[in-house]
Amino acid sequence: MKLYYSPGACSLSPHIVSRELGIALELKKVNTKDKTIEGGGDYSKINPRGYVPALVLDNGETLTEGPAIVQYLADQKSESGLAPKPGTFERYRLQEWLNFLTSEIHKQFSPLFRPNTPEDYKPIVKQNLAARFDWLEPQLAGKDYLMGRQFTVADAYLFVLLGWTKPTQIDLAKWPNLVAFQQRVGARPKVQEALQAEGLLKKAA
Ligand SMILES: N[C@@H](CCC(=O)N[C@@H](CS)C(=O)NCC(=O)O)C(=O)O
Repeated sequence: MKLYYSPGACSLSPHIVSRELGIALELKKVNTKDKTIEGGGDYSKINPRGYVPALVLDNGETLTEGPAIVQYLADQKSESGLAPKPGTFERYRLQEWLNFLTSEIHKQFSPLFRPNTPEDYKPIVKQNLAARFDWLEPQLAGKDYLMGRQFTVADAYLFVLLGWTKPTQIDLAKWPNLVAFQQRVGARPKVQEALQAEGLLKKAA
């Protein structure tokens, strides 16, 4: 399968998930500004909406939307526990998290990355994000991961989103459980591998 990605973007979430599952994906780097694919090709033909991630399956099907892609990947190796079994209540709990992350956190960040967002709107966006982080902080109290002790695909997603606080200058120190979560997930060997593969780790001096 091929994963179309852009370094550090939300596509890092399925990338991490694939490594956690031991599913080897061919990584195809996309320039989301001009919609070109590294090595040649027009990304608009893969995803006409122009955004990453997109997963192209071996049978030629293309799956888009991060929350759908990570569940598809996890279901290829259901014994991994990265997603609870379909049809169980716990699976809906996972979907509740994925939907929260995508609509209440991910998409709130998006204006901070758009060059045409008016400067005076950015503090409002940050206030809205802070309100969500205020709610999330106690949810992680006493837990390793969003669903408890088990790492799931939702954790990979949240980890990527928290990484965006740095370039957008949001100080996470106000939310110590989120900082601890970020460090815990960031220390996972497969997460380190994915960061390395996307060129996101500083080289040792
Ligand atoms: N609804 C999509 C949103 C994906 C998305 O926002 N992708 C961003 C990177 S995180 C992107 O490619 N933006 C470039 C663009 O929209 O042109 C999903 O959840 O997969």
